[in-house]
Amino acid sequence: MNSNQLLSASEIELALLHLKGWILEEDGLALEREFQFNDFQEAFAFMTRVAQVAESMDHHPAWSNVYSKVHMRLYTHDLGGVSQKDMDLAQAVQELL
Ligand code: H2B
Repeated sequence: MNSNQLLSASEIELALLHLKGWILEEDGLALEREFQFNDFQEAFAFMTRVAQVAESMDHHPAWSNVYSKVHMRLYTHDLGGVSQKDMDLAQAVQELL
């Protein structure tokens, strides 16, 4: 799969079968997932690990944190939707959990 182009809806649905908890937003333009931790420390430690992976992949999440919850959205702003890079980052995030 070419990482410089958007994935089709069916390619996204197929890839999400292997990515627990991630959903495609209604407009089809981003993946999202909420992560629940025990407290702020755990949530922020997770964010720190994700930040390092994201930087090494040169692909970064849109996210927010409220106490023990982290909400993450993945999309490729350079292309205006979901690409293989988002799937790769979602997979890498999954491996950090
Ligand atoms: N992250 C995300 N999520 N989407 C992008 O299109 C993107 C990125 N582009 N991180 C990268 C950085 C780009 O701006 C740099 C110049 O490589």
